[in-house]
Amino acid sequence: MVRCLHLLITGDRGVGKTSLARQFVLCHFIPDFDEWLDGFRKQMIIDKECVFIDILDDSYCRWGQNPYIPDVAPLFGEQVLRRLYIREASCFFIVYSVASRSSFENVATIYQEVFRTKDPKLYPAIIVGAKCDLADSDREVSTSEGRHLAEVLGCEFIETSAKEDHNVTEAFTSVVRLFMSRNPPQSVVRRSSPPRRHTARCVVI
Ligand SMILES: Nc1nc2c(ncn2[C@@H]2O[C@H](COP(=O)(O)OP(=O)(O)O)[C@@H](O)[C@H]2O)c(=O)[nH]1
Ligand SMILES: [Mg+2]
Repeated sequence: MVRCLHLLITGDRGVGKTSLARQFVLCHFIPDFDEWLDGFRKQMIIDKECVFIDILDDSYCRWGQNPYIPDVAPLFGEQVLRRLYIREASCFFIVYSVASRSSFENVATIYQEVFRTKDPKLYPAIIVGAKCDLADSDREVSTSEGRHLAEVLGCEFIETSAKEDHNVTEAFTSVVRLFMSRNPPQSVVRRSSPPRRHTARCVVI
């Protein structure tokens, strides 16, 4: 049996979301990439189970930034696209940059937006403090503040660096493992079965 699941990477613009996906899937870091890829997918073996992880990068919701659906974002707006992504996803990265206090302050709001329609007992989130390679002088958010917020929200917490490939695989593995433990294979419900909102987004192949 192979599981397929969608993982949404969300957070403020510029916090390093796409760089995390690129490092995880393509194993590289390009400081200022300018090409868009039509999605990221990676196969992993976690606890002897084979999983396909489809990464939804909410950078693609941004106005004018999605070359694949250029007319849709202006028509419906970023919020509508993001809601579609949230509905599709089974696991969530809520990312801030350790060098941006405002991105950290937005984490709780993003968390509420995600879990307004999702049950956090089924669908795990991890709070990711990105760019932890930056010097202390560039930091605006300490590790303990990040950990404390994650505790308050009831999430896992990790600091990562896509640039130095630090904790990137660990972050993805951790949230996917949580999803798998909360949704064992026998609990998988087919997508067409109601209630749709709480249907585990796994496909048994
Ligand atoms: N120092 C450092 N810079 C990073 C890291 N990840 C991303 N960046 C830089 O932050 C900027 C925004 O990254 P990007 O992945 O496009 O952010 P997104 O808008 O959240 O998708 C780019 O200039 C990246 O080179 C990291 O781990 N360390
Ligand atoms: Mg991006």
